[in-house]
Amino acid sequence: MRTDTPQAIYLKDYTPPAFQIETVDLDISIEAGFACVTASLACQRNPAAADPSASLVLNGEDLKLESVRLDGRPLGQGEYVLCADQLMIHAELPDSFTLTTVSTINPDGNTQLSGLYRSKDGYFTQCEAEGFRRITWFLDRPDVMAKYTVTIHADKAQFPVLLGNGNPVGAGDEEGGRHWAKWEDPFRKPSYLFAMVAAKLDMLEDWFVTKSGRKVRCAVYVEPGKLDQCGHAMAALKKSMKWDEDVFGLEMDLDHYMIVAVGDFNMGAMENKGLNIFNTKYVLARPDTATDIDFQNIDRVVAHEYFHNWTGNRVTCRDWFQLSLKEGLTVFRDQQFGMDMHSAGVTRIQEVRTLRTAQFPEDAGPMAHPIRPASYAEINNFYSATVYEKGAEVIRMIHTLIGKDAFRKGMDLYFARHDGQAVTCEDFVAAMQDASGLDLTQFKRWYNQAGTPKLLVRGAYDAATKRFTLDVEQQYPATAYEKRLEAEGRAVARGAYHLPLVIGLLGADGRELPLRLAGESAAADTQRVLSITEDRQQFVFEDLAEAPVPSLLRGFSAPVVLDYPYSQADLTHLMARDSDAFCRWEAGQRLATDILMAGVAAFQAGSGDTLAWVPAGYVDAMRALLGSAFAPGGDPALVAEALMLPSEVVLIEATEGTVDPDAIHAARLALRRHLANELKGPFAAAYHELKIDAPYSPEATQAGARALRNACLSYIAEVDDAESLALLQNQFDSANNMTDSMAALSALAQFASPARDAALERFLAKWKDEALVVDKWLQVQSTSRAPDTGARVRALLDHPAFDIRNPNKVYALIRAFCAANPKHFHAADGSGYALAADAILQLDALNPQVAARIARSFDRWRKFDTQRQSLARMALVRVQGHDKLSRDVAEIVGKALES
Ligand code: B3K
Ligand code: ZN
Repeated sequence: MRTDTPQAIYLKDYTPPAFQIETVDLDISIEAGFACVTASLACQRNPAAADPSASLVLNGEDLKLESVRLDGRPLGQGEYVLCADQLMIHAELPDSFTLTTVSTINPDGNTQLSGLYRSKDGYFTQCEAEGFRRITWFLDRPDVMAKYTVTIHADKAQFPVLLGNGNPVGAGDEEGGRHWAKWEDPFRKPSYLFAMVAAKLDMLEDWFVTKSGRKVRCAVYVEPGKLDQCGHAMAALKKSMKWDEDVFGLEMDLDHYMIVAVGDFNMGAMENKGLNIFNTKYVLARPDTATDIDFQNIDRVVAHEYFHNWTGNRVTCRDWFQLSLKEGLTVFRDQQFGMDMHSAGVTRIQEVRTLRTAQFPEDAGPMAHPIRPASYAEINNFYSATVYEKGAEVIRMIHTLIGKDAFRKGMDLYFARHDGQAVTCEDFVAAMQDASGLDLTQFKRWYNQAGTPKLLVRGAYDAATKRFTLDVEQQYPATAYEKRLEAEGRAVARGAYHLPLVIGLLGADGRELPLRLAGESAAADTQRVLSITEDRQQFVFEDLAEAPVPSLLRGFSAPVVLDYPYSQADLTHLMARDSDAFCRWEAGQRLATDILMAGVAAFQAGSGDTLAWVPAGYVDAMRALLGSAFAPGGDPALVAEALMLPSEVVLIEATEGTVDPDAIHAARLALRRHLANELKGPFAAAYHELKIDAPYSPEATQAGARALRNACLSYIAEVDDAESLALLQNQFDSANNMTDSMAALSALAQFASPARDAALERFLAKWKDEALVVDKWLQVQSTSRAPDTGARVRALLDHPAFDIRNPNKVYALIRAFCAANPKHFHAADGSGYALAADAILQLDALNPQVAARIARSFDRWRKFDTQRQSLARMALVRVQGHDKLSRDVAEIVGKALES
């Protein structure tokens, strides 16, 4: 039995590779039941290597080595050493040479979906982070950049489409009904960006002319019969190409840009040079199969992978510790794109919600790490909300601190210095510092320190001097990460962060007041960026004729928890009047959180049902909020966001001390029902008013109206009478798009009733052949609050519509249950934990990356009561005790149990 976390590797141990590989010539032949891979590597000793006489040691995994040749000469047994994951060449090596290996691999048996694998009727690859070593022996690390050619051979009838990175340079037929194609990538790249495909696929083609007149062929490849679901992805690709030229001056550098959709894929998508491979979830969409959110996600993921061409591919990472160099920056870029394409305020609110739901808990739990961790056991566990989402917040803070123009100059300088290189986060920050002239030395703490800082802000108005004083204090206690470093004797000094605090001040009439700091004479703005660098700082604003209500952390200017003692009246004022969309939404969330926490206490004391904890005026504030959507300049999409109470996951995080998931659930549901009953008339009126007669379009205005209409529907459903049921039923029956259909189904699915069962049955009968819609069917059940959910999820594991080998199905049924259904996952009898443990063990034997993601569901087990902690611990110990546990799951479970 394992008792500890697996061996870690450390950033401090980085050394340059002993060899560089100039060119890689691959020949990959897909045969029945196996594939044969011949790789010729033109190698050179690296003058920058620490040891000038080091041996060549190549990585490999699940490869059967058939032969090794050095400059054409076959190597004998004594000239190399082979073990399960390394091939060491002992033969004397000249300074430059060609090493050729022949290996066989088993893509049909590759259930990990890393390397070359089979999905339905085709072969696909996923090489990031360390999948290339599952295709051939290689120096599989991102600082080894080479030019690649690949020749693919396969049966022509079964696999008519053969694709590689770069440009097609030859193709032809072979004996026995087979064919071949050769692809050449003109750009040097790390092995993680290699890709190939051999499959039967349909293709949608279009063209994009770049600003310098280069004609790029854009192609989207999908499973036969799905061409009518590719148009949105293609449009998103062309919009992304244009946006990157307009905003960052970055142009497409290849003649072919291909996107291939595959149904079995661990992540969302992969930015392989010129040959992106995508999860079907982020390509396929038709109004009747995909929701507004799906359409938006496609825009964002297509843009994200496209933007990687510069931030990731042209300039890549020196080592995997630098992952946020490409991911944080590229998420920031796709967020900016999202704000330009959709409503900027709503986009920002959705990002903050994701951060709070996924990243804040990570930062507070056993897997806490800075955006650049100092060590890891399994790199796949660090494709995390911290590296991605907090990484993007860190880039956004640089953008806010130095301003848009200096940021653009910094990007230009970064590319001028590092195009074609594998670099570090320091290199990026240095470019931003040099371009802006702002000293970012202290700012770099964001790369080394974990945890969500808390900003304690206090305001005081002095009528006599007309001054308003803001005191700002930051707190950044050590997390599980720092405690581990300390235990290992590697503690790093922690210190105050450098962060932008964007603020405004509101007068009693809602006017924005001019902000003049003591000592300044210049005309004042109504919004300012305060540069916070100390543990404690004070800002004094002058010439204020009245006590203002401060609007703090506008646009969520830093990834912190803000603590300001707002009164309920202040919050209602900000909610209605703040000019900053995020702060308006935030005031509403904060107000709801305060009320719900009182509700939780009331439920724990047995008096929750009285609703005495709901303050007078709250219903009116929500009524006014709903009404504001219909006033001139109203924004229904934003109102839809603001009507949504903080989720149970957010409330769990907001709880100081022991979490009571039942009381949280009860309080939130009671408040929803109260609002539904009190505002029955306004919700019904808004629902009817927002009916859309125009043909479906996923664009922001129509989607915003639909979002508000469906938010009203979900409240109407809480009334739970014949009238509301009829309304749900009617929407479910008559919807002409998936957004409306899912809104009705998801409302119906909250109640264990014959209406629910009938709707679910009809939905599955209609959509059983659309895999992505079946995923929605699974998820709507796994996230239901209905009392029979735990049992239903267990039963669904054996349903023919579920397939444990397909990551999307696992995410829809199991991960959604564990991560988005706290009431049932944290069931007091431990049944949710047992279900997760069973799934983790079953998955680990098939796909450790996916198993490890489910294992993350236990991150917050220490926040619950002793009974739940014992049950969670038993589930974790059961997983840890398994004798063939993967490194992926062992790292997660080990850290959870250590916490
Ligand atoms: N770079 C890929 C992620 C690869 C995940 C490897 N486990 C997708 C993306 O961030 O664009
Ligand atoms: Zn990415």
